[in-house]
Amino acid sequence: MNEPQESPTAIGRRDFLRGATFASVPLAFFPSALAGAATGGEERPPADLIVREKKPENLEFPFSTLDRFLTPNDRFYVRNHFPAPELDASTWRLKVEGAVKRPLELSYEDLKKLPTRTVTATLECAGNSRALLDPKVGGVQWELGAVGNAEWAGVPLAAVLERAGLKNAAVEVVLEGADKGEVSGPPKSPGVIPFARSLPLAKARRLEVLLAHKMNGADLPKSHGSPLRAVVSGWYGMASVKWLTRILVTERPFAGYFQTMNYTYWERLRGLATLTPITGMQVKSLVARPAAGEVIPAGKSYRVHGAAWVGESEVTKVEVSTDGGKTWAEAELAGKSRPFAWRLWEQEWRPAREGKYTILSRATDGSGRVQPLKRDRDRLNYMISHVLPVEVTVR
Ligand SMILES: Nc1nc2c(c(=O)[nH]1)N[C@H]1C(S)=C(S)[C@@H](COP(=O)(O)O)O[C@H]1N2
Ligand SMILES: [Mo]
Repeated sequence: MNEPQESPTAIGRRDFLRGATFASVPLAFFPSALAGAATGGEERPPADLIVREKKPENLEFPFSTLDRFLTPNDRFYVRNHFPAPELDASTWRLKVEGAVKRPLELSYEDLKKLPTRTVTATLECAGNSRALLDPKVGGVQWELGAVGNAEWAGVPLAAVLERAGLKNAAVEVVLEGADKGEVSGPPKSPGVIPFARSLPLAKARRLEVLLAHKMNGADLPKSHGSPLRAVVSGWYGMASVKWLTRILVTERPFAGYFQTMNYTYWERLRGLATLTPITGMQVKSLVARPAAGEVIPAGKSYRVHGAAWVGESEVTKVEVSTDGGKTWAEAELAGKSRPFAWRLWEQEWRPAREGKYTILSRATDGSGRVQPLKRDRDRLNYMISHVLPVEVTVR
């Protein structure tokens, strides 16, 4: 069986230290104020997106500032493996080929003429919250904010597949982006490769899988994949390929770099570990406020709040503990449950006594799965969905 990778308290302590630093540094200090030029013009990130990497640009949403259901485009986290490609919507084409009866080449105008669907979906990077793991693991050191929720509009992938007509031998649909590079590894990529990821037909045909050209009502921003990206609602972010230029239907499972050499985990088949590409988002909740290290006044009402999400189910319950997990109370869920979108939650807290407190939140989904308290090592450096304690001081 799996050994827990760390105790909640161990993370809590590290979290407290880091939280204390970031709470005391003015926002203008963050180097993110200097970024943005790289994306050219209109998409300069606001000064408060946290820069995790400058080249390629990897930007995190400061999760403690969560204050609404839809994440504005300029506050949505950015996860790039390679430099963002320069694409011009007027000359850009989407190729659909492989095991199809009618290979297609669609222009941006062609796509916009096809029936449009809107889905509000949460994207979370499979590596979100990695910085809180102890022992440390490799990859971009995201804290809480490699996650966002947006209203995506575009053409269902199913509609395009139907136009092309799948051959009987079709097995998977590979989504390929225009961005390319050589991954230095380890392991190294086979030379220069594009970012690409596949979907089995069963998922590719579902109506929640969009080829999106709009994000929150605006044209898709460059850093989020313009002119066209996939939005694979319910799955971790890596499946939602940006800057789409090719859809390749294959006759056997695709074993590309981003679903073999990384973005995989050990699935157990009766105990036997088998390396499996990451797909659906695990049930998870995060506390936005209080942030780690926050100092809270005693005897006053405080609004503990955050968000909770899951992939192909819905969040049915969020519980909060303000005593390190000894007791739990059900939080209030905001709005209505919508498939694929996160649910904001809140809970009033009136700490009477001064001292140190550990705040936890845990979500439950529609099939009764509860957010785990312990880290599962089989997940390698991905799917960090266990309960993350937040240590605060009441004074
Ligand atoms: N072409 C391309 N698509 C991509 C990526 C990429 O590097 N290149 N990153 C993926 C990953 S790992 C995530 S988490 C999401 C992030 O989407 P966002 O940058 O719009 O937030 O895009 C996915 N799609
Ligand atoms: Mo990601």
